[in-house]
Amino acid sequence: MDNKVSAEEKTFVEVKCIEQVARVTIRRADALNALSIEVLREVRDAFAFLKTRCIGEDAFKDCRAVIVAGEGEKAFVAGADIKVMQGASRSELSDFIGLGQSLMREIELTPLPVIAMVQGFAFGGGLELALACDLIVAGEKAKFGQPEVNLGLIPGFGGTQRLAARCSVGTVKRLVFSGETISAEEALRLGVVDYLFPQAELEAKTLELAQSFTSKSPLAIAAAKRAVEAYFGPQKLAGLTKEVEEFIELFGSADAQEGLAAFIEKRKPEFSGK
Ligand code: CO8
Repeated sequence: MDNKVSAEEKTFVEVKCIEQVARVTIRRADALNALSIEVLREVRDAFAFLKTRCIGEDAFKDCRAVIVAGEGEKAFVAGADIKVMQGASRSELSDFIGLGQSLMREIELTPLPVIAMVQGFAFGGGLELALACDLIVAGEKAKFGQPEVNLGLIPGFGGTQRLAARCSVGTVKRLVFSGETISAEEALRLGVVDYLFPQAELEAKTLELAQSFTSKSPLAIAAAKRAVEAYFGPQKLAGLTKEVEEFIELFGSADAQEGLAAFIEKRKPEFSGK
């Protein structure tokens, strides 16, 4: 089958569906695909569009699996846009975090198997975007981390909860307390990612994986997705709410303002604990 479906042309996000596999590409390579408000909105629109392909008479006809990727080899997504955060008021920040959280939830509830294809950096909100997908595929040069602590912050798009759903609690604390960068191999060992492919084969192997789902019953995959999601239950939703509350509280601290300013000014932050 060779159906091609494109959502209306977008500035930062491209959606293409070929042979029942949709590819959602974030195109903001000059900022390492950082998640600005516009990018978040456009990825949300992309998933809303894909959801429409799962209902009605033509349900699942032209789309049965999704790959999410970043433009270029340098980054999947290097996080939420720090420049947007730096100048934001508390209410703007709340809107930003709300938008990101709702997008991640939207992906999680999409009735299609969603694969994050990671090459280069998947940091902060970028790792959180990957974690909201069903499966994470990494190229061998991929790098992962939750570096928010270096900004005086914590993950805010669900990382504390979705990492905990995949890895040991010790791994979550290791990554979130240290902000360290881990290799793709280490990420595989820790359960952060599901597949590791040689860089040169990443595209082909990811496509092969996505295509392997297109011959299965889409109803069965959607049902399995809902059932697995139910395993985490209301506890995850409560955890996501707690994460947002803690993030917004921290955002008001002098440490967070120092961390954000230091990133913009390309210097080391000095945290006072205030
Ligand atoms: N936000 C905005 N711009 C970014 C980001 C980002 N997250 N990451 C990179 N960029 C920009 C850089 O500022 C730079 O722009 P310019 O050319 O205008 O200076 C451009 O992308 C290229 O980046 P670098 O020059 O820094 O490239 P390097 O190869 O030297 O370094 C790194 C690559 C190591 C990835 C580095 O860019 C980096 O450390 N980036 C920030 C990583 C980070 O801290 N991510 C976490 C952000 S916080 C977050 O995601 C929280 C999620 C929840 C948010 C809730 C919202 C309220």
